Amino acid sequence: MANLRELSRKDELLTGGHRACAGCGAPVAVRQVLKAVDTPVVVGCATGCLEVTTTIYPYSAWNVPFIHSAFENVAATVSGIEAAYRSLKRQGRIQRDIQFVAFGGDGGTYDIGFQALSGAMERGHDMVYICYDNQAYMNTGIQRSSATPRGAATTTSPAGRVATGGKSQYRKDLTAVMAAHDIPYVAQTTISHWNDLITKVRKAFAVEGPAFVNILAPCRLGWQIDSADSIEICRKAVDTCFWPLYEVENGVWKITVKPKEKKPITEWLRPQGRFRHLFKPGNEKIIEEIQADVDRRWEMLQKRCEVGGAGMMPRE
Ligand SMILES: Cc1ncc(C[n+]2csc(CCOP(=O)(O)OP(=O)(O)O)c2C)c(N)n1
Repeated sequence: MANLRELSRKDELLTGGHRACAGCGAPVAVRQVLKAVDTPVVVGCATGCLEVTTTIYPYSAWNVPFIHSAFENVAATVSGIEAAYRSLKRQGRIQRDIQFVAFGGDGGTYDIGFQALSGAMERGHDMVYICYDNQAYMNTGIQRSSATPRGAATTTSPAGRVATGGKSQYRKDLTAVMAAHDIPYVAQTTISHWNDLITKVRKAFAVEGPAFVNILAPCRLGWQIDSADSIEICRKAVDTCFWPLYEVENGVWKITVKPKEKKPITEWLRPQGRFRHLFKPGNEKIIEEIQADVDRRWEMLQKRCEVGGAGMMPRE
């Protein structure tokens, strides 16, 4: 369990002065992640808003060794660094314990960097991969990604006059896909639940081998919310079970925060401008279908947790 006073005394490894929008979830997620690390850490970051806003030449907001990779291969880049470190350690040329972390947005993780991520996890590198999931390709102007939820309006899934429903597909459940890699630690969390986030990231760093943490982190522009509401909207994602907080530790599935009362999905949809069109007459059915999908996934998750992993046996 993290202690706020203790955390606030730790160095800020991502400093202020970067150019992310006020209310952007990505730097909040990164600061929380880096507060959870104790040993020296090397950071890799895929192209995307986080990288672009924190490394405006000739400045850097990162107080740690940092490498920018291409959009598609941060997992490969960091896995290479980790492999080199292991070799140098074996040769006695490095004595210190160093941690490795890769950051990518949902575009760089769910879609274009997916093969690099899957490969790094499968090869068993001792690294943590963090996806800050803002549910679209935000840096290049809000195009839909496979993380974009059904119904969201983006520039490539607009709520236009003909197709009024926004994105027609449901989001990819990448956290479950990563759990299927049978790696030591997989978790899903968000920035409104800092204690949950930090506890999970500590576990992710503590395990030997690969770990993946998916963090819901709003983009106030893409989601069309007020900057001041970023944290609150994440809470709504958890309370409606749109974004359940859970972990898969050595094959055992566990819900870490169970909402006292499951709220209707409209509480998550209504405050966001990207879903505004869903509340127009004629689109009621889309909201009903989104609710049914959330219910189905929540049921499935609870069942997985009951049996400890949908038939998967925990590791010894
Ligand atoms: C191979 C390749 N295709 C496209 C781009 C252009 N590009 C740069 S960032 C970006 C979107 C990044 O989206 P995401 O990973 O979700 O991060 P976000 O900007 O939302 O934080 C795109 C399409 C690129 N740099 N490289």
